[in-house]
Amino acid sequence: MANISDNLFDIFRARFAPNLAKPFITQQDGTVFTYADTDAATARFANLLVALGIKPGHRVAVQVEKSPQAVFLYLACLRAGAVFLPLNTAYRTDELDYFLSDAEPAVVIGDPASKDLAGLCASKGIKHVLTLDAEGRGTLIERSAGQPGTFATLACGPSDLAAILYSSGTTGKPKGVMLTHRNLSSNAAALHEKWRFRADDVLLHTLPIFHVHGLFVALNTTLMNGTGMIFHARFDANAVVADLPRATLFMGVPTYYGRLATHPKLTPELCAHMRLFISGSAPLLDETFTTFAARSGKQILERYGMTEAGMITSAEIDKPRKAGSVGWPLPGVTLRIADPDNKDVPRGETGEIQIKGENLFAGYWRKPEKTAEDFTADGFFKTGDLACIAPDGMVNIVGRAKDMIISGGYNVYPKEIEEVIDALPGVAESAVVGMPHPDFGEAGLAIITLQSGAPVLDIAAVRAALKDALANYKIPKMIVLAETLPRNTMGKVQKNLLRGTYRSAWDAHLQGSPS
Ligand code: MLC
Ligand code: AMP
Repeated sequence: MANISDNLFDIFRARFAPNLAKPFITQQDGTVFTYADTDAATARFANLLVALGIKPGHRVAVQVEKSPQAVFLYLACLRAGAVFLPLNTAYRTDELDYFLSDAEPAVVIGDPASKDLAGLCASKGIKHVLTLDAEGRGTLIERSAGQPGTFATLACGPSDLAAILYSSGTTGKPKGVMLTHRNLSSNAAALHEKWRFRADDVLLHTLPIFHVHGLFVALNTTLMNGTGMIFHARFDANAVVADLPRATLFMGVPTYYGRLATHPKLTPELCAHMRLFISGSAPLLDETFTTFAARSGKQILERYGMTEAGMITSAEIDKPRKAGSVGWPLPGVTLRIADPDNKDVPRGETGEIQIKGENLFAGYWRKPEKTAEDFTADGFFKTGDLACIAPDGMVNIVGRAKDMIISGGYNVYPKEIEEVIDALPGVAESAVVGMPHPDFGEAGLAIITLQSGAPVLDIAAVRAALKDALANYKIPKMIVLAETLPRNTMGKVQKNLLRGTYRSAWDAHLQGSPS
């Protein structure tokens, strides 16, 4: 290959340049953006960023609806050497306030309807605030329209930052996960090889593009392959079934597969030409895997990853698959299953997944002490996921050591919710636990105790306070009051006991209001 820099966009460009006329993004209404269009649009955005004074390493925070222009913005940041910082559109003002203070972006791009974001930026003295709406309109487009459609992509080294994605944790504030150009390119190349991308592949893209799955796994592998995507603004089972005949690849969280498996139009004939259905971000239940296979004639292929590492393992295309088996470490990833002393457990026993590799992040943004906590003395990253290894080397995820709920593919940290509840007047303490949910896999149940003598708490008011402070998917689906919380001898709340105690009430609640 010609002498290209480590800039991820240069690596993509080397792959797609021979076929600039090829469609990259095809929208549901038939609008097509070719690779030539992508090259020009990303150049205009990159020129605008440079004109605004963006220098390599500056953060560009983006909270916008999914659109082709949002994809171009990500690529423009790569081209300009800026650090792309995507934010979930569900984040509320308090959450955004923290991210903007912590990351200190030089430019913020938000939805024109988001008055909160504009106000927040003003209060923080962020000079450059642009807009982009779901239809691809806004000041970003207006102000870049006169910019040249060519741009010399900035050369960069492997350890230069490409993106920061925030990840909450079991303690403390969310941490900015710093990902380098090499982290992203090595991971995309590994997946591209593992999933044997072909020149005729078409990805049906329905995931959000502010998290690793829809952004890096889906987009970067497609760009590595220089092929096209059918681009849906959000997951909708009807729309997926309608467009499957034009696709060869689909990627989703288990909730997507659960919804598709019960769709009346899903048949083996409809899926006959599909090359791969790939699942990740959350545990895939055996029931979903089996029902989906029966209805579609295809076995879902699982892969496992996380924000800090991109993808870590994947099942093999030509080996048997089963639910919960996330396959083998990707090329370049070293994986071990360790005990609490960070020593390998005997083969077949359960322990924590610990990893090394080029995919591994460059640390938490301005939190070196937090970074150090998550690594072992011999340089392995501690994922907090529990697994065992089968005799054939396949990794089976069996649980999580971290107190985290995965709901519809989104991570929800109980601590974050408990802190909001505990701050409410009259509350003594609270515990949020993950309960089985037929659609989202898991969802939150909050149990609250009151200070002695405090008046009974209005559950609707608790819900309203939570909705005010937190993204909607984090809101517990059920909130109950209790006399006390069970504790072990160390004084730690026994969340397992709570799950058992409230199981029948939870099931009854779901019967009444499943969402
Ligand atoms: C929506 N709701 C959820 C939810 N999504 N509740 C719990 N968990 C979720 N994930 C709630 C809303 O709060 C709302 O409630 C109601 O459901 C309807 O909202 P909606 O937006 O209309 O729902 P829907 O469009 O059906 O969205 C569900 C979904 C979506 C599953 C399609 O959540 C989704 O696309 N999830 C994918 C997440 C993802 O990309 N994860 C990858 C992370 S990367 P109310 O009460 O407010 O009306 C990662 C690494 C890796 O983990 O390995 O990939
Ligand atoms: P995130 O922090 O959003 O990147 O989420 C990463 C977490 O999602 C991992 O640490 C796992 O707990 C979980 N996860 C990702 N893929 C899978 C999978 N295939 N099976 C089970 N859990 C998964």
